[in-house]
Amino acid sequence: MSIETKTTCPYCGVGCGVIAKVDDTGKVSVAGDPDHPANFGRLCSKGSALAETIDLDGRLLFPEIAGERAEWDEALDLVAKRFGETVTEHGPDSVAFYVSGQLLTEDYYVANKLMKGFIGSGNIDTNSRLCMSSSVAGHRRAFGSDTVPGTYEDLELADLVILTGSNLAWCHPVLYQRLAAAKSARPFMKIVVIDPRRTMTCDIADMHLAIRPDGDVALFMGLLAHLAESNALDRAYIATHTTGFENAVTAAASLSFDDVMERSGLAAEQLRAFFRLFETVEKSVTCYSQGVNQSASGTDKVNAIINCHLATGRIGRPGMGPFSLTGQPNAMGGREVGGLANMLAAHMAIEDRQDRDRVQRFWGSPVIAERPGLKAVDMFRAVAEGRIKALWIMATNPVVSMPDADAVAAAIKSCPFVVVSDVLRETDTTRHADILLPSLGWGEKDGTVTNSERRISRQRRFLPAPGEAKADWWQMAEVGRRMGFQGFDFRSPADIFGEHAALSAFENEGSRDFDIGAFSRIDGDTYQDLAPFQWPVSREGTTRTRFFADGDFYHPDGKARFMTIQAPETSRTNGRFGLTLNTGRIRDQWHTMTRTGKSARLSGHMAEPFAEIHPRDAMERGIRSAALVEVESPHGSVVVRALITERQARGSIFVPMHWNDQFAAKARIDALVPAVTDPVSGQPASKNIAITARPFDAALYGFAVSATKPAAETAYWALGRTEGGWRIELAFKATDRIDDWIAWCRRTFALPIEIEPLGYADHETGDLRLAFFDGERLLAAFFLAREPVAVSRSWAAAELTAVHSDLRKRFLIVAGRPGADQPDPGATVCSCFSVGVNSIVAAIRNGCHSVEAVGAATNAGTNCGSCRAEISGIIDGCLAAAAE
Ligand SMILES: Nc1nc2c(c(=O)[nH]1)N[C@H]1C(S)=C(S)[C@@H](COP(=O)(O)OP(=O)(O)OC[C@H]3O[C@@H](n4cnc5c(=O)[nH]c(N)nc54)[C@H](O)[C@@H]3O)O[C@H]1N2
Ligand SMILES: Nc1nc2c(c(=O)[nH]1)N[C@H]1C(S)=C(S)[C@@H](COP(=O)(O)OP(=O)(O)OC[C@H]3O[C@@H](n4cnc5c(=O)[nH]c(N)nc54)[C@H](O)[C@@H]3O)O[C@H]1N2
Ligand code: SF4
Ligand SMILES: [Mo]
Repeated sequence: MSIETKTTCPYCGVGCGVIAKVDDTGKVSVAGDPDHPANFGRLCSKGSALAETIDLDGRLLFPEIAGERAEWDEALDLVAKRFGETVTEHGPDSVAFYVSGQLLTEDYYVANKLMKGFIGSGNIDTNSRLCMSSSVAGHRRAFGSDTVPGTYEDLELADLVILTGSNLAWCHPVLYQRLAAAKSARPFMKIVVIDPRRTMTCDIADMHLAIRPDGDVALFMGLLAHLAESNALDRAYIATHTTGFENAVTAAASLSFDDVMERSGLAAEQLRAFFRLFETVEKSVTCYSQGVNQSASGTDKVNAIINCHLATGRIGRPGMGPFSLTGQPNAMGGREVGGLANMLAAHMAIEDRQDRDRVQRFWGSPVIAERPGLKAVDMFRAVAEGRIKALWIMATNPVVSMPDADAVAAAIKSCPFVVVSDVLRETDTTRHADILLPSLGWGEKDGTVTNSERRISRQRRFLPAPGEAKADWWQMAEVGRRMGFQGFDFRSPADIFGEHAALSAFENEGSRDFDIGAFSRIDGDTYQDLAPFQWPVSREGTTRTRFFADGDFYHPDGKARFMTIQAPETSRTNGRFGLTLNTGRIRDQWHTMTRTGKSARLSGHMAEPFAEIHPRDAMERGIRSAALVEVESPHGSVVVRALITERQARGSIFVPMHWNDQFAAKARIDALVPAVTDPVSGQPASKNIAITARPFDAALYGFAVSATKPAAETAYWALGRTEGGWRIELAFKATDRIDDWIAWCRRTFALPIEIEPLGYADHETGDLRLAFFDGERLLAAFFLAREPVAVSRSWAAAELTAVHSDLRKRFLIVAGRPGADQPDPGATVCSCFSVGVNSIVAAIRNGCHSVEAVGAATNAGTNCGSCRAEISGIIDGCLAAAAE
């Protein structure tokens, strides 16, 4: 017998429904929820691997004060005392909370209430500042509210879907699959991808515009001017429902076609084809994500896009509208509770006296923040300068994810009092905490999240609380109570949700978009059973699927505003010899890897930090394939593997944001990112950074697999999980001078002294291989060479779980190659069935020339489908090679 619980995926903003099953032995498995309207049963590779990431390895299970285990009472009293004293002595703005779009709405609500209504400061900001704040600012400028007008279904109903600054295939995979399915059902549907890189998302695109970094404002201004010239405007909509059109279109028209070409880096024919497509296809949706938001012109990019939709009246109707794709599972929920420093609860404005008064009356609070607090980048500056003296970080890892990350680490270190609530004991941020509070993680906690299409779903508990871990909302409420405040006597998440819903309806009467008044008096049972629903649902039961088809915007005059914008200058590269650094995500890792890094399957897809670089750029710099490269900015540097590829545009390299000090020697890419922000939203520009790149001077390269977690201290190392333990990539500098490699292995892989290795050394080539066996089990295998080690990683990793009864075969490991009976599967492409690239190539050579045929032969791509774009790319590559 197994128990099934319906819950929601804790990763991306698609917000897929998950059914978690716990069997008699306590084993957990997950499946997509066929009834959930976001995914209808689908899950991507990360969602499918959720059960592999919930073990208690590395979990923070007890509160700690200064590194020592403490009682909850003691820890909470201390937090309340220090925050209280700091406020008394230095005023409310001397303390701050830095929270996260991965909190549940209930956690977020309590944190915001405590800071803005009781401590009385606006100093609560969130990692959503790094993620969605340009979209929020763009929405508020245009609509007078932070409203996402459309729904996922619009992507399926559209005849033209534009994806700009979004790698949908990897970052919103289930939505991508819905789009891909819609396109195969309606082949006339057109998809345009606007991205400097040729990403996997381009697999379903009819047009890929490899835009110059930050060329988006110019591109969409060019589009607006074109729409005006070609009479494609909806004059009636503009006249009735908007203001500011003339100024906006005059500014757009002042940019000549040549300017647009220059600044977007696109050819005249490409521009014309794109403009004509938008002009002629009415049902069009423009989706955007971090390539738009994370920019010094991020808010202008958002408004340049919205301008084009307003000008054509293509908003809030089926298959039409601008669509901001939210990143985190609860980025939207955080916005609803006012978790950003410049917002107030329930979509009210902190700048508005009446709104402040209303929220204060509702809360019955002694004070209310009078002005916006510090936005993330300014907040950590204030910490560094000693203006903020007590900081509580919850569900985010800023030492990895904030720009100028080394300065952020130093700021946190220097802060007199730092509390970190996390699920893990060791992260780059927990290292610097004075107080660690253990939080409940996914599957252990209860609450709600809101996805990109305004759909609120329950995350439900199906696992017991481990150790003494407690919910984040409970931690905040306890501290509120201990600081002597009324209004924190919540007994359950349902209590909090009810209050949040009541506030959304309080003196609303249709004046605010966010209204879930229907749930104001929700009881525990109803909350437990709550089915996914889209807001708004007012107390009277009024709902709406889309916004703004008939105007009714939230500015006082009820009209939308066209924004008059200027296009920034752009260039192909940053500086004469320099390159532009672009950062972002890969398919199978989530942010700072604290959860996905636990799964061997997910870690097999891309197992090492890397820099994608165009072949010409690599050649000019003497960077060879699979060698290491050092990427540097005035702020810091990383050492990562070179991945030479024509998908990358010239002049720009791409490095993922995921790797950190727990997984690599030096790969925190945010150490290089300057703290440059969008002037309106305060969102950091994480995608267009001036850097240099050069070969890393390695004397020796190494690779190892080990049953225990290796503890390397070399110039370069990168760790990854495998089925039976760990894999590690290594490089040594000439100055490392290691004479006794056996002793080095014993230290690094924690090997018992009595175990003698099998070994092979070639003095000519410098190759060295050592394998350590304990009976029939391989404990560690180490490969060293002067060139990047050419051993099959997946084969070596598999040897950790194999039984090595045949003594002669053990020598195959030292030989560094699979036996004839064990073909090398190659790097993982399909995480669900662990199918490697070599197995897929073999199937293609055997005549499987479609993704379906490869799936039938190998299972690859037949579960979650996240790798189908990659399989299709491999097929194209093989067929092209065969044709040559
Ligand atoms: N696998 C995975 N999925 C995730 C996450 C994860 O960590 N891993 N995180 C989630 C979160 S929080 C977020 S915010 C989303 C982010 O989702 P996305 O925004 O789709 O992801 P990114 O890789 O950050 O960036 C998207 C693309 O923007 C492009 N880009 C860079 N500069 C420009 C530019 O100037 N103009 C244009 N048009 N494009 C540009 C980049 O090349 C990149 O391909 O993903 C969510 N989903
Ligand atoms: N260069 C560059 N930098 C970026 C980006 C980029 O594209 N490029 N993207 C930015 C974006 S969009 C985002 S969203 C951020 C993400 O960056 P972060 O928020 O820093 O990344 P996460 O790894 O998701 O951090 C979540 C932390 O919360 C912990 N945690 C997990 N569940 C819980 C819980 O239930 N309670 C508590 N208390 N803790 C929990 C995890 O262990 C982890 O330490 O990074 C930003 N930084
Ligand atoms: S697309 Fe994947 S990561 Fe995003 S919510 Fe769905 S299963 Fe989770
Ligand atoms: Mo994000």
